[in-house]
Amino acid sequence: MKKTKIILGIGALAIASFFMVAADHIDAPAVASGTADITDFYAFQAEDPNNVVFVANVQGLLSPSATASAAFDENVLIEFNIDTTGDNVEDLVLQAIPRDGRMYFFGPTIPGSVGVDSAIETNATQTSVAISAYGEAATATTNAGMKFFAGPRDDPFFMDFAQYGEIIAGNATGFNSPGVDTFKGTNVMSIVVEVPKTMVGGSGTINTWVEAKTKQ
Ligand SMILES: [Ca+2]
Ligand SMILES: [Ca+2]
Repeated sequence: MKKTKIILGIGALAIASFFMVAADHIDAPAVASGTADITDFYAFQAEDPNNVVFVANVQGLLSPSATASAAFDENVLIEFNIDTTGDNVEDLVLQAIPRDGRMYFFGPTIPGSVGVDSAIETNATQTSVAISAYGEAATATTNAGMKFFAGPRDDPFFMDFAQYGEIIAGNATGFNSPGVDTFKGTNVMSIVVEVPKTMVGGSGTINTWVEAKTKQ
């Protein structure tokens, strides 16, 4: 376990709240070619109503053959941000960074710095989980009441791009039921954390967003 503090700057940024899902599967070339490209961020109540789940997906549109060799980038920190005071400044962070086939998690904890730069919060609660291989059953690790997963997953996002194009072109007035999932058969690299609500705090509504930050 490396304890070195590294300063990271923003590589990509996606913002969402509990009531909004931002999808961003096709980025500008400079980002799309990188392993810091966030496709989606999800936050929802777990099957256990006492818990909340955070999911960050990166590296979208992976074909099955590309997925087999896909890997998390050891120079990219994924940071879940949680604002419990309504000022859109994070009060807690939960960080994930890979090393040697494992994903290391830190937090949730009060961050030493907010905004564009982050340092790995090595004094926070630490957990590591083996990064699941493609085609392997998902394995999760539990620690301190939390549950963790990292590895390739089928992209859960659904979008009918062809019909979307028809609507934009004025050739259709809406989507079909069922539609055609443009992302069917493609995978993402996924990081999932289930956290007790008591560890998140706040008084009912929180703001949450995820950042992918590259090592400087
Ligand atoms: Ca705040
Ligand atoms: Ca942050």
